Parts: sequence; C-alpha cells; structure tokens
Amino acid sequence: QDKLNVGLIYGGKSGEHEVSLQTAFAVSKAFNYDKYELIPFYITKRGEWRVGTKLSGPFAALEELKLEEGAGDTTAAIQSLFGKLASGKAAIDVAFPLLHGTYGEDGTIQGLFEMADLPYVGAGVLSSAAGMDKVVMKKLFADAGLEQCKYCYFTASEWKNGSHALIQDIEQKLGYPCFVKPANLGSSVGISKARTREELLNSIALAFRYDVKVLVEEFVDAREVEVGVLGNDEPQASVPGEIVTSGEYYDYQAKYLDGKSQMLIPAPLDTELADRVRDLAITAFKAVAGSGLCRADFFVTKTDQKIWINEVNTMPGFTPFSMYPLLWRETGLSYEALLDRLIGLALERYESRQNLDFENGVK
Ligand code: G1L
Repeated sequence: QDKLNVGLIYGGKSGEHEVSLQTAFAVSKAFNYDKYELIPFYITKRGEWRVGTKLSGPFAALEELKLEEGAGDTTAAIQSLFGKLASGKAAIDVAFPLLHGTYGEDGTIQGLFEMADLPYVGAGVLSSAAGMDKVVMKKLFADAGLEQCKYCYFTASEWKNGSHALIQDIEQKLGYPCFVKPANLGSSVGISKARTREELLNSIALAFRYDVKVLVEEFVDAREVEVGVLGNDEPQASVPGEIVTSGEYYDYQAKYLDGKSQMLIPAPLDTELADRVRDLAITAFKAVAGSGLCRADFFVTKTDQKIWINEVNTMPGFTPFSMYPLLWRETGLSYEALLDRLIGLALERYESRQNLDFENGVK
C-alpha cells in the first residue's frame, strides 16, 4: 500500500534506443518489489510517449517493454507525469530516466522532471548538460585544478572563416597524432584519429557532421582508468577499474561492439595511486555539480603515472554487466542495492531543495 511508484522512462529517439531497452529490462528485474512498484514510460524511436500499467514485478520479456500503441498514449503519459501540477498528485513518486535527452543534448529530460516537480534519479539539469559538452566540461575541470590533456576547439563558423590559423594552432599545440571529436556527443560516434594534415581535415569534416563545435585533443599514451561516484553532497568513490584495449584506440566498433576491450575490476594499481584516482573522481563529480552518480574516466600516463581527467559520464552504461554497476559490486554494493541507493538519493536531493526560497519569495 505504501509502495513507492517509480516511473521508468526508456527508449527514446537516440541511437541508444536498444541499449536503453535492455537496461530498463535489467533494472525492472532488479527492483525490490516489496518497496517499489513500477510504471513504465516507453518513448518510441519516433519520439511518441506511451505509458503502461503499474507493475508489481518484472517484465517477463524484453519485447514487453515496447508498449503497444493505444495502451496509454502521449496524453496519458503527460498526465501521469504532470499530475502534480494539475491536481497535486502525480502517478509517480520518483522518475528513473534511462535515456539521453531527446536530441542527444542532455539536461532536457531532467528539465522536464523539474517542471513537473518530481524527484528523479541521477544528475540534475546543469551537470547533465555540462556532461554532454566536452569543452564546457574541460573548463570546469580546469577550474577545479584537475590536470588534463592539451586541446583546441572551434565552431563550424570559426572553421569556415579561418581554418588555416586553426590548423597551425593544432599542429603547434598538439601535433600528430591527435584525436578529433564532436564536442557534444555522448558515445564515440564521429571520433577519429589524425596522423597527418590530410587526415586532420577529414577527421574535422567527419566531426562536423555530428556537432557545430569540434574538439581536438593531443594523443596521450596512457592507461584508461574509471571510477564510479555515488552520492549527493558527500559523494563516495568506488574502486577504480581499467579498460584494456587491443588494437586501435578510438575505433568505436572495435572498442565497444566487437568485444576487443576488457574490463579489469579492480584496476591493477598500487593503493596510493588508486586512492588518488578515487579522490580525483570526487573532485571531478563536484566540478560538474554532480548529484546521484557519475562515472569519472581518467588517463594514467604510462611513463610517469600522472593522472589526467578525460571526462565524466552522468549516464554511464548501466546494465549489470556495465563498468559502473560492476565497480560498485566490487566495492560491496550489489546491483539491487545500487538501484535502491539511487532512488534514495533522488528523494533526498528533492527534499533538500524543498525548503529553499524561490526567487520572488513566494512559496
Ligand atoms: F538514472 C541514472 F541512474 F542516473 C542513470 C540514467 C541513465 C544511469 C545510467 C543511465 N544510462 C543510460 O541511460 C544509457 C544512455 C547508457 C542507456 Cl541505458
């Protein structure tokens, strides 16, 4: 009777639609149904919202997550989400988003929950958005005193109006090889390595297909070490993990889809180094004004063991076999317990913001 209604929101218009479905299926299986009931919200590839009936147990099969048309349509979904504004009562007590923002620019779905006055799991609007823009993120890291690789960035119009000077800049500051990335994409899509000026031009053209802002980074000969951060005001860090790749570094296909990379959990680091990476992960979480969770990704240079922040991900892979949940399992928190903790953190964050005065003093 007193069970908490969790709205699970998944699917979406992004390329990660299938990943989101699989993750939502795994999450639905790991919920503690003594404490929670689940209301599924499915966003189709076309962007239509569908709401399902309340569940007191997991879905029987992945296919069931693809809610049929006509069940509960977009209007019904919006009513369940925004019920609090209309009648003071929402159909859900907490939202659990398992997708990127509608157009891949994050912070958007979180903004929807803010407007609906609903607690939600994970990062807020600001850190979600900051986490999606690699250039903004780097500036926040620099301000927090975190060390990182050298980089250049420019917009499409800056490139159009002065590519010559920008190329000189890149060659002087970064040299070859270097990595070219769209500033705004979560995954490794549009990322490529450039070994010559000709390749650089091709890489930049490729990256501009995915964003109007492009980032170029120096090559770093380093190990890749990742840490899970969990909490709100007093975040905690998991043990570090390492990603070991055989073959070309930034090939998305090879790295993530062909199983050519392997996770080492915990990472084989000496205690002192591991402790420093964990500390820096918390610094990175705070630098992007994190809440709930993030996965902080570092480079540890092979020659002198320097720790450089690469990026934080506020929506990391989240199946029971993904790095973030596995890092916490190794740290002593099961997948089931992790879900429970994240929901608790969502409520805690919401509560702590309840008593704040609004801009105009009206409550
Ligand atoms: F809500 C959480 F816990 F913050 C959360 C939300 C989304 C954790 C992980 C994710 N990840 C994703 O949505 C995904 C884009 C990796 C697909 Cl499931």
